[in-house]
Amino acid sequence: MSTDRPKPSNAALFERAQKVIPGGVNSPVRAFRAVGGTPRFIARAQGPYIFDAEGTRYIDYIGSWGPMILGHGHPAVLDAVLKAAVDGFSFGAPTEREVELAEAILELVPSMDQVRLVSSGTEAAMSALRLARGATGRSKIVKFEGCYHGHADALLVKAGSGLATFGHPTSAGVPPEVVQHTLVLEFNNLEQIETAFRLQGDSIACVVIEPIAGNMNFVRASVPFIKRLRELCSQHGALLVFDEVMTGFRVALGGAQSLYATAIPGFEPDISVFGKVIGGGMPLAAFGAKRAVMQQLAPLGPVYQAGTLSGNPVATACGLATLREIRKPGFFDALSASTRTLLAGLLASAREAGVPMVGDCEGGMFGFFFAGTLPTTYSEVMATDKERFNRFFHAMLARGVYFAPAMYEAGFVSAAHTADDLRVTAAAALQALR
Ligand code: HOZ
Repeated sequence: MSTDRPKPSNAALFERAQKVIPGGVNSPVRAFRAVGGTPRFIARAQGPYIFDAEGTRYIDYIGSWGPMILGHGHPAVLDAVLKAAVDGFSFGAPTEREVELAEAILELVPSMDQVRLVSSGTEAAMSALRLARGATGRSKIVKFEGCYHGHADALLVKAGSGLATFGHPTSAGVPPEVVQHTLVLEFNNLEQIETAFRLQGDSIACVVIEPIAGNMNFVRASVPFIKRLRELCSQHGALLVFDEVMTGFRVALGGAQSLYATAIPGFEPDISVFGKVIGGGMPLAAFGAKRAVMQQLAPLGPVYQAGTLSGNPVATACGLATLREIRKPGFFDALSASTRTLLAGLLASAREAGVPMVGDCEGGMFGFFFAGTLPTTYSEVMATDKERFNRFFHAMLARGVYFAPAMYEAGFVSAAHTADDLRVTAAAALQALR
């Protein structure tokens, strides 16, 4: 007699979930509202694949929205996590492993002298903002339309991704007084940033940017734009904050800042924010800067920031093991080649099917749009063909390929994706678009 439970369907789980969890999900985009239909409830994952509750296998191009750069269940990472778990889940006290992880991160990101570990990208961005305000003694912050920096109140204005999906560019529950110091400018718009600094340069604490925005699909900040941001911040005593939660250790070993540094000699942001890959799938994020800025933080300075789970021993084990793998020679070359192959395959399929599609990628991160030219701003992203994306998403899902369920999201390739996975994806795209 079999003791196996019958497999619940995704639809039954979704119905059950909606009774006890708002919208049936713990993070809005997962609800498939943008694309319609039933979210897949994931039962397990291995390598480049995820398996839903019904046992269906999908090639996974979400990778938990970025962290799973090695694919799921990488043996070295799994081993590190299991060993750490045996030694204890959480101590609320310092550990050697936190120091080791901080050292590993700093070695790869020379713009920072010190780093503080936290538990989520939201927490890291929120803390970076407080640090920037505390360090400069100023209140105003500049962010860009379509960039998402987590859901801290002051940053939840025209924040792309999840908010765009639901048609509320700015969240309810954020009082106007809380965002009165947040200036929202157009991404890649030099004129607007010049004007903002001319008029308010003395009160701007920081400019925060996703250098390659992954929350309006995949849109790069141009090199002249980043160069000018750097100059303006330096001239006016404001801090430049690079939100590399998505791009950090993902587009290159040194993050997006290392790419801009090759085009802009000497380029460095003042504060950097990381998440996702540094936790390897566990809740872990970080923010860091030069020593003088970081020493404003408690217990050394007046800017308070704390967390019971910060530097958690299991999460740091996972992050360290992940960083060890991605530092191996040739890792990023191979990952970048896979991502380029994937994108080239998608674009070739679209061309063959006579469907306008454009795309871009860097390292293990990519994006594609149903449009004739690559968008450079949020409004251009919004003008791309959403209905076509939604149809494509479902047609690919039906063929076992799992892209993010909204056109505002970047996609992610892992080191576990095989040449065959990429070929199968391109072939599915051709069928889906015909
Ligand atoms: N922050 C993600 C959207 N860009 C969603 C994360 C999730 O649902 O897990």
